[in-house]
Amino acid sequence: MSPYDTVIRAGTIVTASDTFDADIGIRAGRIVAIAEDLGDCPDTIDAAGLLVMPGGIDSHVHISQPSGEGVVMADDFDSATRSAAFGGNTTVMPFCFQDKGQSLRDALAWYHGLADGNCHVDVSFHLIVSDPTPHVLGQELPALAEEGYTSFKMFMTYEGLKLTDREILETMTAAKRSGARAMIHAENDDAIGFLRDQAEMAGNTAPRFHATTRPIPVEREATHRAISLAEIAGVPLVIVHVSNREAMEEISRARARGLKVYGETCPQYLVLTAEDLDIPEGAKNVCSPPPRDKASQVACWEGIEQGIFDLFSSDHCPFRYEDTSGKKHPKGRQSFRWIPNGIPGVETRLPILFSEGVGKGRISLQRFVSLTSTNHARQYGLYPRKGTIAIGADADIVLWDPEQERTISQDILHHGADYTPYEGFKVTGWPVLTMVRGQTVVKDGTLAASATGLHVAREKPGD
Ligand code: DUC
Ligand code: ZN
Ligand code: ZN
Repeated sequence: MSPYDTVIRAGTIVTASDTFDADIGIRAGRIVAIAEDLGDCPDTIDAAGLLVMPGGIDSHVHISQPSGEGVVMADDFDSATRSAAFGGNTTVMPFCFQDKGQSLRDALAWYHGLADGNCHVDVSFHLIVSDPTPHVLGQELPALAEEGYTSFKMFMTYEGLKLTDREILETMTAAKRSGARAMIHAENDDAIGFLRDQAEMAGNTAPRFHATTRPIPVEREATHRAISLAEIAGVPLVIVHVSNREAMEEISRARARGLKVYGETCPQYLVLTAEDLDIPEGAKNVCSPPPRDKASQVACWEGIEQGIFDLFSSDHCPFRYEDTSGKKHPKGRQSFRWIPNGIPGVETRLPILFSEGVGKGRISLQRFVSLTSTNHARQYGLYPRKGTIAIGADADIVLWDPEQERTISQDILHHGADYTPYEGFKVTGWPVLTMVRGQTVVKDGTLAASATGLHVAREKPGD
């Protein structure tokens, strides 16, 4: 009798450090053996010719997040995590948004009510702190960090979300006391407001003006300021969704000074540009920060290759295009100002990076695994339970066909949005099986299990 519940046989295992051929033995949801030949097992998955990698961890997704009056996200936890699983992910990290006046605990209770029992992959919430009262910072954040909610995002822009510099300092200081990881959306809100008003007064209301009113200096200045505030507070900081070279240079300079500043970029900054907002359905590609130009794409690739970016996330933030409050008719108003900011991407993140990165010789297989899984686990306190293939780790695994050619299109995706920004994009390399804690969730393009994803409490990330 086999000592394993499942054996993944004869695949090529890829971790952040190695590539080797071996079998994987799984028992009770964990990896318990890695060896040349683990023998017969009634449940054997043949992985010959496939890559066997840690399942993707997408540490930046938005699901069911309130997004302004009447605006509803296109994904709930069922559809978002189904889409994640089909895209080769085994864990996603959505944001739990705190409304002004709301306690973090109430916000979490609401999100858990939506998520629990409805997820197809594991989830672990970041918090969004929008109301940093003394109670929130002094009581709630530290208590929640002890309970495994060990990261939170701050915004420097958006009405109702943005924090002042002083509030950011106070919130970062709470992160330091509680050992949680601080993340920040870095764009200068006053500059955006000024440029947006000017654009509208000149009658410039088309989607493309979303990009021109959030130019690179808006992001560069805020990135510099955020890093300075983190230096003053003495905390590590993750700069999320970095879109261009000048913001990257701020990160590099900070690191050269010895600061613990980490960078995240996303598929949209590698394969879209601002020109994708200047098309008849340009609203589909409105996100913040906006995609830039070809030179910025080159810069972001350099950041990926050279290690300025530790994290490659989707920033999946899906809205429907055709809805009455969707991206085409934002609340019935004409200006780009009202177009919900965000695009879907949780299912296409891995194929795009694999095809454009590994397939085109820009990054190694190991770097692919680091950028899509291992570094996320390390950054946010999930490692070594998740993010690697090792004895004792959760059997969160993706089987990947490196030769499979697909054309990305709305028809083949599983998200709740009614479009993909990557329509027609050709990729080589596609996930063929996704396993979460030993259970096959997606196989050969079919959902193979009911919603067995769980919320995962995390360790404090350290430095
Ligand atoms: N920030 C995000 O992180 N996601 C979508 C929109 C935004 O501004
Ligand atoms: Zn953001
Ligand atoms: Zn986001």
